[in-house]
Amino acid sequence: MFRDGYPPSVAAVAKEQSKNPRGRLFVALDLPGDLREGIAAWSREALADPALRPVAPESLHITLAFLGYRPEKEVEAIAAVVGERAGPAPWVELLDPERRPPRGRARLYALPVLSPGAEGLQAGVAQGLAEAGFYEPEERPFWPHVTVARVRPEGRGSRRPAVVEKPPGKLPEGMSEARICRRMTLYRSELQPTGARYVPLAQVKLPG
Ligand code: 3AM
Repeated sequence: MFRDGYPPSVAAVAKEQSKNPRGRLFVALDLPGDLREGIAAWSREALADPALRPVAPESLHITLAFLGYRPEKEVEAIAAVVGERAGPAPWVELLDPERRPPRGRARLYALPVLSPGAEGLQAGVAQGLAEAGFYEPEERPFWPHVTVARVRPEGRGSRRPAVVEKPPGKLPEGMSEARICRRMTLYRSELQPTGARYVPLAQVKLPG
C-alpha cells in the first residue's frame, strides 16, 4: 500500500533516491599496469570476434567480493573494513582463457588466476565485510579470475548471447609469469548500455 493511498510521483521517488542513493559495489584486486597493457595487446587479436565486448584495459581486475546495491552512506565504513583487511600484496599468475558457462553459448571469457595470496586476501575481506553486515558470503567457492570479454546479446533486447565464431586462444609466453598486485580497490559499477563503468571509491595499498 502507498502512503495516503497514492503512488509516489516520479519527482518524489527521485528526491527519495537522492537522499538515500545506492551504489552497486565490489572490491577488487587491481592488476599492475604492465600486465593490463599485456592483456590489452593480446586481446586486440584474441578478442577480435565481433560477438565479443572486450573489457577496457583500465577495468581489468580480480573481483574479491561483490556487495550488490548498498546505500552510498555506507561507503566510508565499507572502505574502512577493506583497509583493515589489507594483507600482504599477493603474487598472481594468469592461466589461458576459459569460457563461462563451459557448455552452451559462452557469456564471458576470463583468465583464471593462480594465487594463494589472492585467495587469502579474499577470505579476509569477505569475512570482515560479512561480520560488519555489508556482505553475504557466496555459497559457490571463490574463483579468482580476470574477466577479459563479455559476449554481446544476440539481438536488441535479447538476453541470449551471440555465437562466438573465433574464441580466444592461449596466452603468449611470458604473460603467465607471476606478478605482484599492490592495490585493492572498492569500486562502484555503473551499468550503461555499452557495458559497465567502474568508478574507484577507495584504494588500499597492500604491504610487501
Ligand atoms: O568482472 P568480474 O567477472 O570479475 O561478474 C561481476 C564482475 O566481476 C561480478 O562483480 C563484478 C563487477 O560487476 N558480479 C556481478 N553480479 C554478481 C553477483 N550477483 C557478481 N558476482 C557475484 N554475484
